[in-house]
Amino acid sequence: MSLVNFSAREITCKIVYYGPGRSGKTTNLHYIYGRVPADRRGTMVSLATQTDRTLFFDFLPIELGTISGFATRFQLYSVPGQVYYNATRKLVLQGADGVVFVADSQARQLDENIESLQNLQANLLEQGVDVRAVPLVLQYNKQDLPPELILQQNELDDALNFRGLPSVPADALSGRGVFETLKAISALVLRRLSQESPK
Ligand SMILES: Nc1nc2c(ncn2[C@@H]2O[C@H](COP(=O)(O)OP(=O)(O)O)[C@@H](O)[C@H]2O)c(=O)[nH]1
Ligand SMILES: [Mg+2]
Repeated sequence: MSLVNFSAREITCKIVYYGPGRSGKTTNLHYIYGRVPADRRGTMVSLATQTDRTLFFDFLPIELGTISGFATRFQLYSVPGQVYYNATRKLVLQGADGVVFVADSQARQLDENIESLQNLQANLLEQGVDVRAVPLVLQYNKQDLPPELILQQNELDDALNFRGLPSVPADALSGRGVFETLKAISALVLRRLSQESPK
């Protein structure tokens, strides 16, 4: 749930990076952390297991500057993708203003992507939220892998993107597509906010 503080002229929005295990959600946040100037970001909190799996979630607060006179803050979260962490995923998802779905472009991961998208829909529904009402951007990550291993953007759109949502091919390790994704989701979230706010 976005927080708008009119007296301090601040807006705080929550963006959740969702997707199957090892699709590159944490890598997105690490890249953003490394590129946002230190005075515009807080500490990145990462709770991972020894094998580098996200155990609970990652959290990264950033400032995107002033929009319509309001200092705009985004709190970026990532969920653990592994199936058995669903309770944590639900918790992190609560009150999200926008969701980035990070898909793994590898052909052999297609079922995991579909399952995770369905899980997103089910978890939102349980919270009384229709997935179609939530600002959502799809990111097709790992596009750097050999072409014979991955699906192209149009193939992934056919398989995952029935609603014609914004989709961004990416390689979060090198950073390609990472800020494009963040810009796309923040634009959707801010547009939603301006539609909802009292005139
Ligand atoms: N080749 C390639 N590997 C990636 C990319 N993004 C992430 N990875 C690797 O995939 C693994 C899982 O990434 P991670 O960000 O921890 O996934 P998460 O479970 O979604 O948070 C790590 O070994 C990353 O280095 C990418 O764009 N291309
Ligand atoms: Mg992770």
